[in-house]
Amino acid sequence: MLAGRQGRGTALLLMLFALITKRSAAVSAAAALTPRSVAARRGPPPRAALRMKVRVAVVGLPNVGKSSLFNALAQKALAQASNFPFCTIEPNVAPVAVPDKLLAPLGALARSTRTVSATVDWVDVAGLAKGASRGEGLGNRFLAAVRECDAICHVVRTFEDVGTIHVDGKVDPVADAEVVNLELLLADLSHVERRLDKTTCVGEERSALETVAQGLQQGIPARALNLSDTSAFAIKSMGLLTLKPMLYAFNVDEVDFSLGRQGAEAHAESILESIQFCSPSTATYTLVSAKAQAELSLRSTAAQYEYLESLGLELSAGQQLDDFLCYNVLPAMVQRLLRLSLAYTGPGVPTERSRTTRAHLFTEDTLSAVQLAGRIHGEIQRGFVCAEVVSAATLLQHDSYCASKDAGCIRTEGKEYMLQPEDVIMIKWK
Ligand SMILES: Nc1nc2c(ncn2[C@@H]2O[C@H](COP(=O)(O)OP(=O)(O)OP(=O)(O)O)[C@@H](O)[C@H]2O)c(=O)[nH]1
Ligand SMILES: [Mg+2]
Repeated sequence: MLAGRQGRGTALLLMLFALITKRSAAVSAAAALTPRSVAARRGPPPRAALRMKVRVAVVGLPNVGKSSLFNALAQKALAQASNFPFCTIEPNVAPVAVPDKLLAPLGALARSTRTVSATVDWVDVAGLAKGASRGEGLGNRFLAAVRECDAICHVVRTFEDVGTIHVDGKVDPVADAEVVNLELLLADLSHVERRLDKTTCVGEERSALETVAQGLQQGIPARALNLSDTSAFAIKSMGLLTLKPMLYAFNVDEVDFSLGRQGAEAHAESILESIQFCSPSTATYTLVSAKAQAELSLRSTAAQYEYLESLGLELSAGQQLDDFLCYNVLPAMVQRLLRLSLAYTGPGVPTERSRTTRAHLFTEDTLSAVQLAGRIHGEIQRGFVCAEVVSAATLLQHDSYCASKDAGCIRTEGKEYMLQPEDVIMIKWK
């Protein structure tokens, strides 16, 4: 049952104690709701239109390699990464391109002078310390930045390196991940309880938040509660941290990343197995070696291949360097996690006027042709007449947009047409 208003502070402390002393009978409800049964009950995450800017927060204990990973993703030394906890205070933000194999050929077909990739903003925040919800470390004030993100990338240190300070004095990935998950959970609990105290919280929002509060008090993250689409929508503006899809990035030693990969993956899976409400079959995870990849990302492609060869590592047939390093792997994982699709504008514009072929990010069945027009320009939206649509694969079978039109491959759609993945669209307006 939900604790009463006065009992909530005590309930929170009891919760903290129960979860920090770990397992504690896996918090009564967990017995009935094992990770696998939660996963089985959990349907697909509610589908909702994303803001124009999609954001992913890089979260983890202090000094575990978040800023190094952020720099690796940005392929620039943007954030300070140094060997002391709480090196990052203000969030760092960088756009990272969504991997896209169609943009370059489409740009070439259109003879555009430039191509513009779709990007996702990655946000590197301060380390989350044990007790942050009670004001330890930097407290959890910076979590407001995480609330505005669409997904969380949870960095867990598994690299040893005695020279790199660990806030708790020893590398223990399961304990570390539990600390971070607990702090996120407690931050949500106090956020939800503050909202429930307001008389303006009524109807669907109140009942959804009561369910969430009940779950959180039992140590269950909101994403494991199998909320209906309606409930999730009613509490969307709360930006609940434990409702956001999470992917784990295990920061492993350089040697484990390249040569000892199988062992490192098995280790990562055993860690996931031990984290509450998590399992290798349901959690999204990957291995990174943040420091090495941040350094590598600043070097030329030739130097990157040379480096991998020097480690005796050969990429399997068809595997690109980019598919191996985190700056492509992680964005691709986020794309799958958030079910993001790409559509393109540019190729339909007559060649003599074509300047840009651009990729646009959207969640399937949430973006209509007229909404895309609005993203490009208000005038184009207001003057919308119709849209010419063709799939990228079909278009690329021809030499040009005109040839594809002559072959009858291009159809005309109206304002309400819902964009499909890999559509190439040409909006006509007056
Ligand atoms: N050996 C090793 N060291 C790493 C790795 N990743 C990061 N480091 C080192 O760990 C230290 C902390 O790295 P940061 O990227 O600043 O860590 P952070 O999580 O952003 O730290 P805060 O901002 O203080 O929370 C630096 O000295 C890094 O060089 C790694 O994969 N292997
Ligand atoms: Mg940092």
